[in-house]
Amino acid sequence: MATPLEKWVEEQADLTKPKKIHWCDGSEEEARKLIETGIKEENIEGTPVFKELNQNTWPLSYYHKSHPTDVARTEHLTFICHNENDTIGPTNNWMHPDEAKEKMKNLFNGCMKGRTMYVLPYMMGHPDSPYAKACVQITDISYVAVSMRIMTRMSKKVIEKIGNLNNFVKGLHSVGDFNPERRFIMHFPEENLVQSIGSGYGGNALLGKKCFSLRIASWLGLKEGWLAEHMALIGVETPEGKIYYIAAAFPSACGKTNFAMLESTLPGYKVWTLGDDIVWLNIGSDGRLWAMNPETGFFGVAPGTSLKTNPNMMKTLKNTKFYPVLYTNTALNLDTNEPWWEGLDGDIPENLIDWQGKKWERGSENKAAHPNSRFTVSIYNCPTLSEEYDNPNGVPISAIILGSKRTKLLPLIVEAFNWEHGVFCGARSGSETTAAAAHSVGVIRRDPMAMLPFCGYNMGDYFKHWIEIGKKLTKQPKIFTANWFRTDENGKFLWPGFGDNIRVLKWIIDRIENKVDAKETPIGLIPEYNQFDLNGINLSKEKWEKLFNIDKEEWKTEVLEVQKFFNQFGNHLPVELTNYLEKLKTQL
Ligand code: OXD
Ligand code: MN
Repeated sequence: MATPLEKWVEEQADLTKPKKIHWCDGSEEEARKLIETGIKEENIEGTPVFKELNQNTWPLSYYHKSHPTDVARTEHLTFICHNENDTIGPTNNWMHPDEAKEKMKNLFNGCMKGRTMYVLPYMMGHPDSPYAKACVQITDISYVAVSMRIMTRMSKKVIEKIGNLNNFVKGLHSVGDFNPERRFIMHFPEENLVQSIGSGYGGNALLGKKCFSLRIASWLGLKEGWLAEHMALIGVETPEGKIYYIAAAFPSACGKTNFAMLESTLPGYKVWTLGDDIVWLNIGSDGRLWAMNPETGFFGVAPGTSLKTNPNMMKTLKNTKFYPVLYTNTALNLDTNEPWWEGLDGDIPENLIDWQGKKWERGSENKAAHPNSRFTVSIYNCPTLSEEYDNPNGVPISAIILGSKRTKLLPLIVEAFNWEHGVFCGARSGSETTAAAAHSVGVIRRDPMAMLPFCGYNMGDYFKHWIEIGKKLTKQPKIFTANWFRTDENGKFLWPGFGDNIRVLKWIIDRIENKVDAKETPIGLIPEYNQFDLNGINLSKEKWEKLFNIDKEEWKTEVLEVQKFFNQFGNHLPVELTNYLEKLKTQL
């Protein structure tokens, strides 16, 4: 008798009508074959799915070009399909599950004709972890099959694990005809199901990532008592050899990946990498918060990545441990057959084609690499990978950092008064959508805990859930807000960032170890100038004051904006947040 998994695959095949079905086993041998297939297979407008890159200088590396309309997540085409509109809240797009299913059925009908259907069995999380989830994704493009091998633990053992159960996470994906008019990413949280059509882009197509491990998982977390978060995960080793584990939320494109691989500029301190994008947080039997990264790879933004900004990532990309490394929508150096992007080390090559395959003229206004061009590479290639990465129990968390990108207003680092206040700080956080020019005010998008595009239910209830989790912890991690991006009156960054962010991490650890005091302000606790390690950098007291200034007028405007944002959630908003906002108002 067919298992529920076999039955489900058969049903999807009946609907999408592929030429053949290939069950993937996740082996390297298979990945090599898939790449070979992709090199011969036409993708769009005569380009193959994969192109081999210079194997001497970029070993195991292959290039993929997307459809020009398909280069980023498409939030307006992303829907959460709960029965009730109220369940998803004001920050998500809603469609009734019946309507969404009907719409998708029509779009999927026959969409794989003449194509191969790949069935990908994979785990999110270590297979031995009680928190891991068994999943299966169907796709019709080798690029997604190979990417999922890098990003997840793909193995035929998952099929055995699923056995006769029907509770596995289901993902149906097809690139369709890449037409944005027929592109939808539908989430059915009640059924552990994602359906995605019309896009081959990471966040839309690698369904284990944002779709399952954040949107659906956040909903599972609400029902089961845990949190799925948009966070990097690191271990910070002190000169005494103690390691503290820290989870840090930053909105997309705020340097989360660089942070995850930070090269310390302080002697004796070292950062160990566990993840750069997603963290699942569970309450351990010891009452502490335990974290794990359910993914096994990095899907990172290429532009700006260099030996200067992220030497460990450059080493990761060139490491030959795990096959293969993918580059998507970067520029290409025609003379050397190497990938290239703005910010990469060395001179700009003479003979470049841009991400759309056109000759790139030096000095052109257009970027050669798409600003959201990406690399996909295994975490096992990372030279700073933590020894605890594969621990099925995860790691115990000592601190949570909630980051924002604000050129004004927000100090470098602020410690929340307590867990609930930390939730308030995360809930009110927002980031500038564009890098603001000198003196101009950036457009602020509220992005609580960096989860705005990824929370699979009403964010008012999400804040409540955070507060509830805090109540269940007998040892709560400290919560901090961080902002590397504050500028002076000339628009110059006040803080050096990158490797010097270790100084902030050191202060956090000093606070955990009760080694330093902090100054109380209306927005939280900030460091004292003389108790913060500035050895080796030139940061005057005057600059420090600007970095930590709390401008009451700016904060008064902020409070009004936050109030407006909070109001949308009506009675879903926990009273604790209203109280903290009122308190802040009075103190200002
Ligand atoms: C990502 C994102 O791709 O956050 O990680 O957009
Ligand atoms: Mn992300």
